[in-house]
Amino acid sequence: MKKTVLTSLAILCLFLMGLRLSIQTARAEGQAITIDGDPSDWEALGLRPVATDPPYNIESYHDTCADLLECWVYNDTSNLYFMIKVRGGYPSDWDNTAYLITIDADRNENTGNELGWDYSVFSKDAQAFTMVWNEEILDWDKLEDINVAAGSIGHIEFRVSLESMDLSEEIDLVYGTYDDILSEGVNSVTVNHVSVIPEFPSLLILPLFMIATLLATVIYRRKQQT
Ligand SMILES: [Ca+2]
Ligand SMILES: [Ca+2]
Ligand SMILES: [Ca+2]
Repeated sequence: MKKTVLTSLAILCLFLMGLRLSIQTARAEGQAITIDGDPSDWEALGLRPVATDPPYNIESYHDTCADLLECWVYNDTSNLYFMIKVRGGYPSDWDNTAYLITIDADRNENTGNELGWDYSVFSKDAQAFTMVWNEEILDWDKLEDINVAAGSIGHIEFRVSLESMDLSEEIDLVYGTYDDILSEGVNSVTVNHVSVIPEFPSLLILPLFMIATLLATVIYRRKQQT
């Protein structure tokens, strides 16, 4: 009898531990990335830039905010996040500069446009949207408006829904700045082999833990009966 009570208590403890783990994971996910131009959420997740670019490597007649410094990327179960850091006061120079992130979604240069790019993120005037390459008209189609925000020290964050794009587990990216008045690319950085495997959804942890606990109980009881 004593043994059964102890076993039940042990199972209850394990169940509560699973519940706690599930709640903690869900909380952590909820805090992931806020699109506000503040990089502290990226730093809190222990993330680092996937690429950096030297300062002052643009022509002097371009806006300082076209000088790319850092490229960041991160994804959770539902979104792909990008952040770029540019030089100079921001967003005061926003007018002339556009920001582009192009995506080779299958790492295949034979699909998408002539460079193999299948999707792109375009941002200008504090607005942003995604585009998909249309094989039939050989041009970009707008997909949807997305969240974008710029901070005071040159960070610009974007959030793209994973559902809106058909991405392989590894993608290639090009981060670029564009002078919209002179119609010319200013500064760009290529980042290959970016992994976009979705994180394990926290919602599944609790049901899986309950099933495991039930199975353990059944096996234990059967063992006791024999
Ligand atoms: Ca942020
Ligand atoms: Ca640069
Ligand atoms: Ca491609």
